[in-house]
Amino acid sequence: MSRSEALSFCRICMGSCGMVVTLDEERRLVDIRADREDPQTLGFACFKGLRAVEAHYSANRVLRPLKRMPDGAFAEIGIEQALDEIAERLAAIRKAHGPEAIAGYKGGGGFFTSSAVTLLIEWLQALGSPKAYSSATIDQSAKMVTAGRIGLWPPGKPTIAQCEVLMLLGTNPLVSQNPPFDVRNPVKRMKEAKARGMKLIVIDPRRTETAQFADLLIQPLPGEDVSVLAAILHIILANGWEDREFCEANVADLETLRTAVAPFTPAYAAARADVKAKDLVEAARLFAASGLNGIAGSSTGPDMGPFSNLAAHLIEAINVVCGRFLRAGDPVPNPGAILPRYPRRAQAIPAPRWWDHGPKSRIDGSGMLAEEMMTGVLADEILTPGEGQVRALIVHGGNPASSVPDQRKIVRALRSLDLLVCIEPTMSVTAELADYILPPYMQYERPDLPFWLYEYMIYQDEAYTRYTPAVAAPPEGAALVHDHEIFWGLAKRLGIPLTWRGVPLDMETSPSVDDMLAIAAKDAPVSLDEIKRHPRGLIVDGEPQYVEPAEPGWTGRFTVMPDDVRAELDAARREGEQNEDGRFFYRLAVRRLRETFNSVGRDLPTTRKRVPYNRAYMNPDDLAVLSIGAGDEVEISSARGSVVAVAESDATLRRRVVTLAHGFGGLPDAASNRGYYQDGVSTNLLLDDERRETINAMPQMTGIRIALRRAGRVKVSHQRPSS
Ligand SMILES: Nc1nc2c(c(=O)[nH]1)N[C@H]1C(S)=C(S)[C@@H](COP(=O)(O)OP(=O)(O)OC[C@H]3O[C@@H](n4cnc5c(=O)[nH]c(N)nc54)[C@H](O)[C@@H]3O)O[C@H]1N2
Ligand SMILES: Nc1nc2c(c(=O)[nH]1)N[C@H]1C(S)=C(S)[C@@H](COP(=O)(O)OP(=O)(O)OC[C@H]3O[C@@H](n4cnc5c(=O)[nH]c(N)nc54)[C@H](O)[C@@H]3O)O[C@H]1N2
Ligand code: SF4
Ligand SMILES: [Mo]
Repeated sequence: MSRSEALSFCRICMGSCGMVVTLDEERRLVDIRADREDPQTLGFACFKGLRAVEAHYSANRVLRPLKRMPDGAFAEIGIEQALDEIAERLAAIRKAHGPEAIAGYKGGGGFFTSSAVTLLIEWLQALGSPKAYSSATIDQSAKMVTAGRIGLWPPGKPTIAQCEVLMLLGTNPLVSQNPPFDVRNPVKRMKEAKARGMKLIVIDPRRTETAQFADLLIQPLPGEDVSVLAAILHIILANGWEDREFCEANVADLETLRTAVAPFTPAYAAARADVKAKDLVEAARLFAASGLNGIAGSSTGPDMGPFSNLAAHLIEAINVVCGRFLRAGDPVPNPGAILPRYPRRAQAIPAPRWWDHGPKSRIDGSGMLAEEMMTGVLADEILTPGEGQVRALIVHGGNPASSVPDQRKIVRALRSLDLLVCIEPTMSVTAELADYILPPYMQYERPDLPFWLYEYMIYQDEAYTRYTPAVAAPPEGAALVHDHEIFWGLAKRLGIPLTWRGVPLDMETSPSVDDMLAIAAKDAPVSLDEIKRHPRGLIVDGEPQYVEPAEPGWTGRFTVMPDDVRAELDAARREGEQNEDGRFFYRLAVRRLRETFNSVGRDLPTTRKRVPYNRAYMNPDDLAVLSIGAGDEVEISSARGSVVAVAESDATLRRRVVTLAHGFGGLPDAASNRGYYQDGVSTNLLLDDERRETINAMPQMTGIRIALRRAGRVKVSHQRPSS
């Protein structure tokens, strides 16, 4: 049999690992391996990315459009017929209830399809609905809130390769390939950074793979970042370790910050977070007073805890008071490969507070971030009757029935819709509830660019991009559709003109994927055709860019402690002073697994062998105190609900913490749910969407108070172990 090889890259996560795929004579995917010669990702590929062949031929893959019939079963339907019917139903809903009754939710699959990444938003805008939601607001949107409240510095920060010191909170980039670390082969880049002497501070309840490289590891109780961070600021300011010159020129309210963090002494934070006060002092010293330049950054740990916006704000406040930004005259290491370049003046842009303008949620008054509304409110928007009630939802590459906190509530909401359409390649728990499932081309079957939407936030040195053509043919008998063709097809039928990245699309002939990518790259320093000429990618040099000095007379300043942030800080302090509910002694923490990507991949045979269900990881001493053995079933209860999972001993976790990865579990109370040992269980049964942050309505997803007991036996103990 004649086989061929092709170069491409993985589009499951931000790593964009260079791959070599092997194809048979029918262009069927038969093998995949990391591209050792890839100049960016340097031969790295993970377990998830290497499952591509299984994923493309998975029994769980939907290969032809499906429609729910009156008896509840799915039947195949042609794509044109499906789009006709969906457009007709949308038109009727719009006529009867207005455009706001139509909403969309985008998840990871939508984010990683470069030719349609923002098209759901533009499609909804064309319809007249502001109701675009995405996984971003059940993720790290605290960073957007922070930029909106503290202000922006257009030149950006030093990249990882420039950092002499790096403080990471609640992130494990060596497994998650997530910013603020370099996402291109992070293990190798971490080794390089350590070899050149970079100091690493890790603040995480778990001794993670990343923490193995730490010079200082602090393991707080999850949910206590605010105290830890306020104490670090307290120590920096009390010792005069801030960059005074930078603060004088660029910070409006340093004294307000100083007063606000004064009560957060090292001893106070140490008691709340259960860490050593001297370690907090050492972290502050190493970061701020050792003469090293570098940044503090976080990911889901602080961004999903209680007062997550405040925690993210305090992290950025540490960067601001220490002046950890590029300065006038510095070269801009990565001016961007796809997005337009812009002037980089060394001046603070005052807090734009975007959410104050534009449409607001009728439920809680929350506004918009990056042209989206807040997913924490989505279930209520669907369930609450009245003007503006959401009745139709288009899900673009997301799995909200799995990913949104309070699973029972979001599933109830999704079931109550008049119309649920999923652009989705697998029979996910959300797809199970759909009226129509429209299966898109999967990654190696479509042309693409690496994820460029957050290009400005990627901490890598080079303005790098690449193009991949469609290398593999879809499985035999498949009738697939490109994501953008669905939005275009619906817009055409509804008679609304559609734009993409601000460019009006031809509404007579459907654009190709390449047409969409060319528009996405329209402001790049090089054309898509030029990018295509470099199969392993290219560094888009363009004109070298340098940070320009501030405009003469510029008065814009950072606001490190505005009133609303101050109010949150006071509330966080008061909350800690309230008595802890003794019933809920343990805390559930977020954590990602190597083998799965949120809910993606867990149905694949090889993955199931390794991770058949999500285990509850606990410190061995906690297991001993509770008389739970590894392999026993443990009941985990929160104020919201209760789940049972298999306990596993994990000495990398500090005591009083349990991790149970999200993305597992069938639909609650559904006949299709095969139970824990087949599907695992959803962490989101333990979370609620009632405690929401202001501005981004972010639910609390880590540091959840829980009780534990061995399941199926006499109640063991809710008591505190002696520590
Ligand atoms: N309890 C708890 N809940 C969480 C989290 C947590 O830590 N704990 N994490 C949160 C975070 S950070 C996130 S980002 C969200 C994730 O939220 P979602 O994005 O809603 O969930 P995923 O499970 O990633 O779903 C991605 C979907 O995209 C589909 N897909 C895969 N490939 C393609 C493709 O090529 N095209 C299209 N159109 N679709 C594709 C997959 O089959 C899958 O159904 O979950 C959040 N929920
Ligand atoms: N293999 C794999 N990679 C992924 C994903 C996946 O599911 N699997 N998901 C992708 C997505 S959608 C995202 S958003 C990123 C997320 O990327 P990361 O945020 O890096 O995700 P995690 O690896 O879960 O790291 C979170 C860390 O926070 C710690 N933590 C938990 N609670 C707290 C807390 O309250 N405070 C502090 N300081 N730390 C805490 C946990 O112990 C854990 O080490 O990863 C992406 N990459
Ligand atoms: S899923 Fe794995 S192989 Fe794919 S881009 Fe991410 S790290 Fe690379
Ligand atoms: Mo995420």
